[in-house]
Amino acid sequence: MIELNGKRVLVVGLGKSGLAAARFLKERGARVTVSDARPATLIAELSDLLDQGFMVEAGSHGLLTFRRQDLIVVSPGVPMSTPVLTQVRAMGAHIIGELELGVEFLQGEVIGVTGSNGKTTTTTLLGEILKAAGRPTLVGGNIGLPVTAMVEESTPESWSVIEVSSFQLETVETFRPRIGVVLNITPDHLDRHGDFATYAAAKARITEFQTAEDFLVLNGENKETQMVAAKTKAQIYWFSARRPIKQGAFVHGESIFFIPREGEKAEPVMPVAEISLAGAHNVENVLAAVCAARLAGVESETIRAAVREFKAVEHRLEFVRELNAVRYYNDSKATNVDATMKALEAFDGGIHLIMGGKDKDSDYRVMAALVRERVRTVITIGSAAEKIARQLDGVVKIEAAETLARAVAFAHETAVAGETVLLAPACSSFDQFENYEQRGRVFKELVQGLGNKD
Ligand code: UMA
Repeated sequence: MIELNGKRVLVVGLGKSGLAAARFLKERGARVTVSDARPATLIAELSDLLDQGFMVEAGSHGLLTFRRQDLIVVSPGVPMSTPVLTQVRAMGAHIIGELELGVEFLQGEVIGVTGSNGKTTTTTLLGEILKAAGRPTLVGGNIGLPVTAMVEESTPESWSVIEVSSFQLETVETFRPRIGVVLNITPDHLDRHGDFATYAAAKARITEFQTAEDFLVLNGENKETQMVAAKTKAQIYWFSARRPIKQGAFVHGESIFFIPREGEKAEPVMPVAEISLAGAHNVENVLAAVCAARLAGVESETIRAAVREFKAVEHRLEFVRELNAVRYYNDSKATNVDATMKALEAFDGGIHLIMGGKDKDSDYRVMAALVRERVRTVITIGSAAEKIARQLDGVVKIEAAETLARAVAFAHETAVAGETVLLAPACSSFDQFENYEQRGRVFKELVQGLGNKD
């Protein structure tokens, strides 16, 4: 375990992770400096931090500040390619991420869930299943609760379900989940990782420190997870919504089954029809959760009851309202092209799709066939609007609304009975909103504020 008492530690980034890490470090006797690229006037917590005895650098990341440290803890949103980090790393600095710091101190068992899409749903569902089984359960990570903020509540009996992003996996050096889950790997965050291979390699790091005593749950229908299988020392369990597999969870006929070990009999878990989440992708998320929960020793009956009770997570294909026989859905968490395509697949057609935001070097052309088949209008918002319009030119009618308020108003005017208005942006939110949660909440407020058309 890292010794922190009396050590000089720098925390980079003062969002949720940085603030949690800074407090965590201070409580353990470290001499903490925090550094954020935002100007001091924009850091709401600044005076509190100074009062509590933190040293604060705001407005830039200075080499001198970074050189003087025994340990540097970076927030997930701070790329390792940031020049000052590259410089001090070359000088031998010890740099870890907030997740790595947290898991070093977290007690009990850890389940790590990663993937390009479905992480939040699967993590939340797994948490619910473990709670239903009477386990002392903690749920956190990329889902919104930094791991350093989970440590205090953890005990040797705890089960921590941690949603893990590629950003967090970039900076791990011991993270070893008892059960690792890779839901799928499809293009995302290419603006940060540079290319798909680098992004996929970051995801694969979830298994880097696993041993033969650990379990790795992988999607049998996703090509990239095969690459992760090739790298692991853990025991592999597959899941598939399409075909029976030898060890893991799958759909056969109308039901979900689990095979605990190759050669053993398939245990029935539950009918697929009992899943109340919309969309075929959610069957995959449930399969992953079933697999991980069985590996954690939860009985099938408990899993079945918890899955049956489980409704959509906020901002994940969340039903908002029906007005004039038009149904409105909030999928603000669809922050990449693949997630938006999965959302489109959940409806038969007649979709008015609100998309756009901050582009992540994505290729929207791959959506063309699906958009042509199911979407009536694409209503664009945010800075990616022009690129989306260019790449989907001629596929379907495109309306440039610029803002979410105008997009909702336009959709309300245009959609007719039986159709669906779907916010599934395929982009991050940071050009117009604080985060995807705020975008989703604003969407829901706008939708709730709509009046009857007649
Ligand atoms: N900053 C710098 N220097 C930089 C870049 C940023 O100082 O070079 C500062 C910013 O000014 C800001 C702070 O860093 O003050 C933001 O840090 P952060 O971006 O790491 O955000 P946090 O609030 O700490 O939230 C992070 C995750 N954010 C990202 O990975 C971008 C949250 O995931 C996560 O919920 C939270 O930690 C708790 O673990 C969000 C996310 O968008 C939901 N994740 C991506 C995704 O799901 O696709 C990976």
